[in-house]
Amino acid sequence: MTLNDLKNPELKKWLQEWIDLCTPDAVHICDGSQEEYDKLCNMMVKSGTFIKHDKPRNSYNCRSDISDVARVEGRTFICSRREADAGPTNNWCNPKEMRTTLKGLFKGCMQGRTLYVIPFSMGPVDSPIAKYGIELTDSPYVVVNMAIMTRVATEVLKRIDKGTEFVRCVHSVGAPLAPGQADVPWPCAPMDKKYITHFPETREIISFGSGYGGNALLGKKCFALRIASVQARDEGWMAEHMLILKLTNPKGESKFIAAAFPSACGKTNLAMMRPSLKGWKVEVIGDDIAWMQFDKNGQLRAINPEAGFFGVAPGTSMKSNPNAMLTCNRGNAIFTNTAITMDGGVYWEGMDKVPEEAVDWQRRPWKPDMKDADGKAIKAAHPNARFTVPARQCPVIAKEWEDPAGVPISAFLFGGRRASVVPLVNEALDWEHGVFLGATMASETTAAAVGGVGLLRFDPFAMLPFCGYHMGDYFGHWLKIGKVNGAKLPKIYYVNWFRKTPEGEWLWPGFGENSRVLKWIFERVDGKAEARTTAIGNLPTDDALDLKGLGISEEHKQMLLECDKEGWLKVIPEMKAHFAKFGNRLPKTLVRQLEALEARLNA
Ligand code: OXD
Ligand code: MN
Repeated sequence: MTLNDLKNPELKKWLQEWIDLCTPDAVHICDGSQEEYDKLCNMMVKSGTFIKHDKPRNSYNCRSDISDVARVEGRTFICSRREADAGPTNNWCNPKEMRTTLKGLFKGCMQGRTLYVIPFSMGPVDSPIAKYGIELTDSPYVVVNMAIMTRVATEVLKRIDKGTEFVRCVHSVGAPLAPGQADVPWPCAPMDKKYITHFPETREIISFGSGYGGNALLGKKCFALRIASVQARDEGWMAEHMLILKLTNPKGESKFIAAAFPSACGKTNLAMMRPSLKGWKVEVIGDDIAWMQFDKNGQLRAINPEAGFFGVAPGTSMKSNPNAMLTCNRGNAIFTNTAITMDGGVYWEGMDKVPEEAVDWQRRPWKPDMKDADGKAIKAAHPNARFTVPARQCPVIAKEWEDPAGVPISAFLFGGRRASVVPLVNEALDWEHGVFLGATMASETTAAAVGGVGLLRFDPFAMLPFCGYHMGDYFGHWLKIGKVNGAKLPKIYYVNWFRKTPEGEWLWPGFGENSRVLKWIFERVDGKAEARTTAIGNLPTDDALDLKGLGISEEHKQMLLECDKEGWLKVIPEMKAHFAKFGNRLPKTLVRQLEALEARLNA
């Protein structure tokens, strides 16, 4: 398709305005084909951006600029018309002012480059839960990553041209090339010129200056969470930072579970877990984002809006996540900021075998014993190095993963990293109590004293950096979902794989053993497994959790499954301070939940 084939005047006007402002040398409309992908990858090999790997086959290695290695929350803005609508957890800027700033930055910013038009669908193209977007970008790296992470298709552009609603996404690396100027492997703009901006009322995303991850692959955090959370609020559905997994018991019965954990708490690992319990099976639908809607029978149904995994590489190994490793080993992957082995493979910290030498992520010679000036080990891969791989390659991808109707959700899991106080698993007393658990999700900061009650960093519903509007209203939206007529509400659980003894030893082995907790949840949903009601929620009874063969002492089991009243009472003031941030937009129901918890703990 070419620009001349388009008929929709509004679409044509939008495209032309950006082309006129950015003045690219060429415009290319993407069709999402393999041929297009291969061509762009070859072009990037020639330009020095990519190195080709034959192990895994048909894969590429890319290194970013040293200043452009992660999402930049400090440069991320929600430009709602009213400041109050962005809420206390977002950076806000007046939309008119931001548009003026961006206009200045975008003027001529694509000189010497090609503007790619990427029509994409978040979710299976024919799913009633899916939504469409168009990303304009001058980064071929973004094009090929979007080709893995979303469904790029001419059919989507045709439907948008016919009037289907879409989210307008514009991205530039912010590095125009003067005539004759040589390009660099990873063009980007300095930090103070990076802007990741969202205009919730007009469903627009404009991103300048960064080529990395969530700053640049606009379908992911910017669209599927920040803008989609606003669409979900307005349209009565849910856009959540959740993995979706399929859990099957030895009888072959399955349930689908969605789980929210803050970044770096092992979502991808849980989503693809190999259960240690015999006969149980976990398969993956998604590892990061869930879009959910009630169907006409009141059943909540979820799709994974993404088509690939953009996983953190360091720490991923055959022990922590064999299925992610096998997905990568099947090839067609893009590795960003990992190291390269001397025989042309990939390496990152935490992988099973440490090579004797490698080329580090900045393409310098590397050996395992190398230290920096402070005597600290030099890492081969950047800690936020990533793999981008097609989800369909995962050995445990569930057969329903692309079902346009979505999968029925039976339970929600929330969690964080807590060395103390929070038990291994806790079932919410009811929906409103579950919303309270989500709204008070927290991890301990690293400053936490070993085994002590550490400082808490609250990350409600794991949405702190991703909610596109006032979080007080977002809590209200969750409460409203609980009141949908005829809704079959999922049960809600809070899990904590990270509990330690006061001496700092892990109490729980984690990984595949987490299947024991999933089994209890599966059986609770069926009204089978036993629980005792405590001040904080329903905890497994003494023998309800299958701990056979784990060798956990009775004392440690008690610690894992106790309601530590004293500990909980100590965190109540922190919860109060957390809630106070939301001012009068905090739903009264949550204030009452906190008061009721305190009263139960004091009873
Ligand atoms: C992610 C994140 O990259 O949550 O998925 O930060
Ligand atoms: Mn995430």
